[in-house]
Amino acid sequence: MSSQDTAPPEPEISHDDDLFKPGHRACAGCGPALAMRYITEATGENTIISHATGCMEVVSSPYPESSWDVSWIHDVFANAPGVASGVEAAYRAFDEKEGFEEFEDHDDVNFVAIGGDGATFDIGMRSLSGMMERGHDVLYIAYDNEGYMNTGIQRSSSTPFGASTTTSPAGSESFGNDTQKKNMPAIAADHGCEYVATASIAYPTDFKRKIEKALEHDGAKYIQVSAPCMLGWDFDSAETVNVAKLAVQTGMQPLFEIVDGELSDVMSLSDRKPVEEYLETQGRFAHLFSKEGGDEVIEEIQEHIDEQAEELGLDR
Ligand SMILES: Cc1ncc(C[n+]2csc(CCOP(=O)(O)OP(=O)(O)O)c2C)c(N)n1
Ligand code: SF4
Repeated sequence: MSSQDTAPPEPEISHDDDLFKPGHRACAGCGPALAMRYITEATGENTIISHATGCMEVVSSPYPESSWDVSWIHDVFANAPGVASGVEAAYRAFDEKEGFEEFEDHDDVNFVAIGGDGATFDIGMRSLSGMMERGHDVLYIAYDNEGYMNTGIQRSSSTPFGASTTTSPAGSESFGNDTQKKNMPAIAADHGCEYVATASIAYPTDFKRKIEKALEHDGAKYIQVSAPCMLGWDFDSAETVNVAKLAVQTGMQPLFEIVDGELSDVMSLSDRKPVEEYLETQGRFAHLFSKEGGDEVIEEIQEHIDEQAEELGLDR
């Protein structure tokens, strides 16, 4: 018998049906790239995505190539929510006017805007605020890698306290970023967003369920998905899902839903792990374990997370 006869059959892997296709230029082990895949799996093909500049736009659309098999618009860094609002409003108008029969009915299309935390928490905030306040039928998804990664790992207002970045470097006088992460879900809920949720790429079923649930609401929706960046957070590319999971299990990244302004569901933690177990997995926190006084900063981080856990009723 020849070795050809005994060789195992080639696995049949096809990406023909993927709406976010492989072959993009993201780093190996990129958390946000996983998020893009889960988003398109949940929204399906009748989707129009308005996408802010950032890693996920840059790696997925080097002209003339594209990883996107849905309608997809690249916006400037600041205006993905504004463009999505315009597209959504146009489809509503097409429904009411004659002569636009070739367009899908408004209700059959999912309008989605995507941005990194820099685009969302900082530079696109005005545009997002307008979209939410006017109640456009758009799902905004922030992929949260806690920094401006595409331009060289600068801090954003989502960067956690104590993380070293190129604009908040740890050194002889500094323990890294000295502000707490901005509470964007609370800001979205205060705008009257009908559905607000946090998610994690380590819990894809939960993430996709939240996207599907959000799309059932006929107004503005906001989902923030925790998506570790192996390059900016400095961990081995095989560890992405483990790091994301630890963020949830330590309470650094609580998972919850806010429906019509009320906290409606929280993924409880019966045995919440100490934040140290999460911090020690990443180079951006390495100084907290090597520098004198680092243990006090870790204690401060733990206290903040404990307060947040108490507010959310996380420990059950
Ligand atoms: C008005 C404006 N300022 C700055 C830039 C440069 N810029 C492009 S992408 C980016 C960082 C994006 O950060 P984020 O939204 O968090 O996405 P990530 O790169 O982390 O995926 C910056 C600063 C720009 N394109 N436009
Ligand atoms: S720098 Fe980070 S977010 Fe950007 S492609 Fe690499 S892993 Fe992904």
